[in-house]
Amino acid sequence: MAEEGKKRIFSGIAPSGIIHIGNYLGAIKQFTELQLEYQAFFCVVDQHAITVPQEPEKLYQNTLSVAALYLACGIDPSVASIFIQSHIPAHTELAWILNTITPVGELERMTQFKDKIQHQTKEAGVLAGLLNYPILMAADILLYDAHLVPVGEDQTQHIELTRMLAGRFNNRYGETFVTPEPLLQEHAARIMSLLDPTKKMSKSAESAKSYISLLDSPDDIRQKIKNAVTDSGNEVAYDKQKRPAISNLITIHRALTDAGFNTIEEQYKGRGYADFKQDLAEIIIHELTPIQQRYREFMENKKELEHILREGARNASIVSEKKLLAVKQKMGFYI
Ligand code: AQP
Repeated sequence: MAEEGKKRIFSGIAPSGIIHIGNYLGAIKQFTELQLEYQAFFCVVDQHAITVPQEPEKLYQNTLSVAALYLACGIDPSVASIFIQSHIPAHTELAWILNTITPVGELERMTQFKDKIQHQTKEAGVLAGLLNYPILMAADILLYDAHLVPVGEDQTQHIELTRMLAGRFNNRYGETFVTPEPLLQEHAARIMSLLDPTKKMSKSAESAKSYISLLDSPDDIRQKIKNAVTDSGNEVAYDKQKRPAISNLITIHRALTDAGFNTIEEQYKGRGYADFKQDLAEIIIHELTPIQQRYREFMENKKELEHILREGARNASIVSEKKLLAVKQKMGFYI
């Protein structure tokens, strides 16, 4: 059971695919340290995943996989609560309430919305869920009075909206919500696609070659890093503007080894991209092998996984229902 009296953190991952090293380095890696300092809630945000069409069987499998990967990456259910968003109805209930204080224009400005509507099919049109998803994310965070939200850089605009909604609600109805802050990993807040360094690495990308999934085999990892695009020249030197592709690979190396940019550049001086890529693949494999081993153990013991998720949901519902009740009372709902 998460400890009372500590400040809280909340973060979520959508089971829209298998977690990739962007999600891992940008968000999950810091969860394991934070869970010791904060009362932590880590959520599998399945209702976010369905803002783009999902195949039911895949959604089911990916939901369990994300939960098992949280554990395999080191989240400790004896100190942090891991749960599935749709198990806690307070999330959608608060989201509805927050909908009523959010102008549509604020949602239409979100860059992730603008990016994602490019991929929606003409027949389906632009789905309301995709537009409203940042409100559900605000509800996720505000229900837990989270002070900090460890996320990748792509989510900072959504956290800004969350802060605005908290402020607006507090002004209108009296102090109710904690205004949260995003917590970014200094050097890994945005890992880019292996095929196009101008795009962020993404689970739902068309080509699996653009990301390294936490469950990729060693051979796949070697192949994907070997095939990752590089810039002209052959010098392993960090320059995000002029050499975005090799800089992205150096960022991954740095995030996994904690070596400084200068140290990495020195190490590969005169050795070229191929050597660097070979080493990087082995560094990634070394990091992911124990995670994959633990992942398999959790997936083979579904009873334990289900027990952890039920306990997590129990902890989450105690906190979130109390907050929802306070919100409703302040708004004049007949309880
Ligand atoms: N490329 C990235 N670099 C660093 N951090 C990232 N995150 C996502 N992509 C990167 C962070 O991972 C957490 C979980 O993200 P999410 O699953 O909620 O959704 P997302 O940001 O939309 O991630 P994806 O992988 O791009 O999923 P799809 O393709 O489904 O949209 C968040 O903290 C996010 O910032």
